[in-house]
Amino acid sequence: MGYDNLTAVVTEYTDTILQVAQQFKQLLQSTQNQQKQMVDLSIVKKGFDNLTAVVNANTDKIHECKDQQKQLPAGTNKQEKAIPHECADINFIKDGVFLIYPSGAKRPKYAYCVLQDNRKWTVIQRRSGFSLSFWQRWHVYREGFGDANGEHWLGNEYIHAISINGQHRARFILEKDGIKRYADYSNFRVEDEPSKYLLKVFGYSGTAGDSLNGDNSSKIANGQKFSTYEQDNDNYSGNCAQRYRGGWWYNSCYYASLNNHYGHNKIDWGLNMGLKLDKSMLCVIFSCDLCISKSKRGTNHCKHISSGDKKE
Ligand SMILES: [Ca+2]
Repeated sequence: MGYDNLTAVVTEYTDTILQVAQQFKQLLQSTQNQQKQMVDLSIVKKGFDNLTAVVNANTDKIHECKDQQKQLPAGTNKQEKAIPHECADINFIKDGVFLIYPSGAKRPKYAYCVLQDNRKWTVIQRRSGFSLSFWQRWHVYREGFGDANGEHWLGNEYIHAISINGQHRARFILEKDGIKRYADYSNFRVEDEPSKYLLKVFGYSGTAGDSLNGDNSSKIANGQKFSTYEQDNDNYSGNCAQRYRGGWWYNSCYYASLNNHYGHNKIDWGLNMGLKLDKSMLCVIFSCDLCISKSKRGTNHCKHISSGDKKE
């Protein structure tokens, strides 16, 4: 073999070695990439495992919460804003009896709810037929008596609780000889029991006369404490509640008294030329007027009455 031939062989082998080396380098690169990808996959898998653990843990919590929710008494697994404090908070399309939960009251209460003039009213008193005696003791007036479907007094504690939760409007519907009259008060509020359920009422409008106020300061109910026959909080030397057999915000004694005993002095709403009611339906109702609660309760039906609204 000559030198030239030997050089040719070496060159050939050298090229081959270089080619093999290049191939090995590429293979090594490929292997490293695959290894890197495997590492990356392991990171992804680790992350996925963590995520799965988090999801599982939260799923357990969700099931736990659902189980706890099932154990709650009926009606308590709703949001606070869904609890009706008064009729204004209830979505009803027909007048009737509903359970309300006045703020601060110890127990819920059945109340008769009325739709009128685009408002939702809570009935606090109703007298028709006069089969129910309103000659009751203090604690009976406090808790309420009668049937919400018929004659009843909602209860001073509930009237108080409702009336202080935002500004309330009162409507007294009076009827005599088939003719209805009404007295509206834009502000109606009853203080708490330690204040003897003191009445604050003003802003009159209507057709029956402002008989809870008036010119004779010794007879107006506004500003008076509630009295029953065994709790005389009136300004009379005697006992108005005993005399007229009812519980009321007697002064000395009254222009208007809607709880008088039927058959004795009946019902009086006095300023409107001696309007005396001796029969049929009497409702004292009030509704949320300017709601100040954070839950936006009753905002849809707390707008002011327009001048064109027709009274029943
Ligand atoms: Ca007295």
